[in-house]
Amino acid sequence: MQAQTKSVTLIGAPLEEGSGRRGAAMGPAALRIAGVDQTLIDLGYEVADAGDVQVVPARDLPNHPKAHNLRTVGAFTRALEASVYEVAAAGRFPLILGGDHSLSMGSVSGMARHAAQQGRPLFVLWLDAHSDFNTPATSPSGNIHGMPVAFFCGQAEFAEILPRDRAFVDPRNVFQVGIRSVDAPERELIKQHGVNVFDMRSIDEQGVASIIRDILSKVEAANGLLHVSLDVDFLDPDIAPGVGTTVPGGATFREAHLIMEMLCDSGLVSSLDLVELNPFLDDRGKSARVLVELTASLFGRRIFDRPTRAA
Ligand code: 5AB
Ligand code: MN
Ligand code: MN
Ligand code: MN
Repeated sequence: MQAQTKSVTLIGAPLEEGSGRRGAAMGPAALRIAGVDQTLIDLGYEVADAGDVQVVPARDLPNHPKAHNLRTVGAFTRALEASVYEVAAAGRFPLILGGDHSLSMGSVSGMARHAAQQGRPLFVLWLDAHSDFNTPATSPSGNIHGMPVAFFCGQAEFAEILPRDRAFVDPRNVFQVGIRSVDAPERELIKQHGVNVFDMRSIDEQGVASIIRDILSKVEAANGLLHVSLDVDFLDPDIAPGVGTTVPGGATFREAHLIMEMLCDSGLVSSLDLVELNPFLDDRGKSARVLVELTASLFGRRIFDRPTRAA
């Protein structure tokens, strides 16, 4: 990654309680087996694996009828917020191995604290079939993996999971790409809060290159940090079947790689979540391998070098 740190810390988050089914807790193991650490080492990075995040039971949190497994998700949120913040504050790149998407409540909140301390805004690139902007009141399922964006934007307080005076992400600094499944009340919330959505139709019409270029120029102009959250279901199920919530018509292999290559060139990416991988549903490790390949592109693997941009 240009201009960002050459030191990466892997943080495993074997969380599946935010999704409606079992299997995503095996995600960190599958990503390690697919060789995420060695791939980064081969690209010249110094890599530390912090292991799986140490979770302290959150007995103070209530059981919530419309936010399933809130105690478990809340405990992971607290642990990840602290661990991602500490890694970033130490000048390293936090790479979170998930785990279902509710883990982003913690990872993004940790990066928001870090960005606030640097006096810089945090931007989020949300690569997903879904907007994940439900709240317990709007969610059709009660599954918290459909709510993390609302949470880190300060729009879904289930309970006192993190301090209420923490740093939130401005919803206008959230850029969602690949969207093709949004619930009706969720759509209203997204519009109301000014989340930037590039759905599959905009990818078809505009192409990913122009979309990503525009997003990166906004991050750069604001001197922001950029957190990338990659949900496996962003990709078309043909190339990545190992996910609980497949939606047809997703991004192609090359669209996804081009995004990663452009992000790498920008030097703006500060942190990454790899989420929703469900090895139990995968086809002989195919999806885990695709995620590791995409990570390699984000960290600088190239087909050929490009001439460097004029300053
Ligand atoms: B994922 C749905 N909108 O809230 C809901 O995979 C699906 O992290 C959420 O993007 C999908 O239950 C969550 C119907
Ligand atoms: Mn998601
Ligand atoms: Mn999704
Ligand atoms: Mn999912």
